[in-house]
Amino acid sequence: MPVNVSPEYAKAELQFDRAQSDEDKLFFLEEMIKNAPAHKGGEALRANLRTRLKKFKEKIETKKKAGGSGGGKPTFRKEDMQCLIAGLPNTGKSSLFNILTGQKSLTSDIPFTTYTMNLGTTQYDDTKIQTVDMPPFPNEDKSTVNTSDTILVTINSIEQINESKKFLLRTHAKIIFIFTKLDLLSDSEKRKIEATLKSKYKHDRVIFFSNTDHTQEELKNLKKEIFQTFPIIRVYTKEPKKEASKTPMIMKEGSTLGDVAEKILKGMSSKIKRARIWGPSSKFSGQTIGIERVLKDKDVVEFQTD
Ligand SMILES: Nc1nc2c(ncn2[C@@H]2O[C@H](COP(=O)(O)OP(=O)(O)O)[C@@H](O)[C@H]2O)c(=O)[nH]1
Ligand SMILES: [Mg+2]
Repeated sequence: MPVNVSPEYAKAELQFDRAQSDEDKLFFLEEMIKNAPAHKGGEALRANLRTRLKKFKEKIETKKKAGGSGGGKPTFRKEDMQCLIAGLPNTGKSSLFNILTGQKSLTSDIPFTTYTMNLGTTQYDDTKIQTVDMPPFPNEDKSTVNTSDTILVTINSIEQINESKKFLLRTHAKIIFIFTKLDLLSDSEKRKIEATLKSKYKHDRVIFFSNTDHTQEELKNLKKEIFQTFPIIRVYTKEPKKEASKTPMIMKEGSTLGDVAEKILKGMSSKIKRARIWGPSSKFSGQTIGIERVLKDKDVVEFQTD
């Protein structure tokens, strides 16, 4: 007999149905249990959900023991700016990774060439963006996907937008779809795709790119688009009478001078005697400021601790 369920339950159920991986299914099943009707009429439903939960947990455990895909933890630490390259097999992930990082990751026509994650660095201006070539959907690493800042999702057709989204249900990352293999599209094909994007995918960010045929300017623009997804500011530090640092510190938007000091060394903010600032948030060059001062992108700060 059907029972009345809450909108939260209905939503969790819908996401459960859409989820592609056991890990995602487990997550939404737990959401369903949390939101299942508490009254007597919901008893059978709750019992049924708990049985399903138990089965999913067992299935995931068995997979982990067998050393299956997606179970292992990544062996690297997330840096200040992290960008993943994810997508369905053969969509140009590794090729794009190689171009952005200048590295050589294996590319091929054989789907699922990249089983493990490849780690590299995209250089943009004076900053470094940690860049990861992910195993293809559905074997991407869930925890990495769910915790990253930005995900570039490579696609070769419009249909792959929604197909890929099924693997990105739980991430808070900013998503940019990279429509690769632009060189293989005729002008009229591209126009048709653009028209569909405009009418049906208004809320998705899609960038066309060719991994095999692009100008340096197009590459620079792509890197800029990636860089702009990060909610960060660049702060340069200097010592009295010396030049400012060449490479900036990457801070969250809204960070204060005190946050910068703490990032350099824990406890340092309480030792600052005097601080000065140059750049966008200074009233005049070398203005004296306190540790509460909120900084802006490209500020230069100088501390004196004694
Ligand atoms: N013509 C063309 N071929 C590409 C492009 N990007 C990737 N390829 C080819 O598509 C195949 C799959 O690329 P790969 O980067 O290995 O895809 P992955 O499986 O997503 O990592 C390879 O044969 C690549 O050479 C592109 O922009 N244009
Ligand atoms: Mg690959």
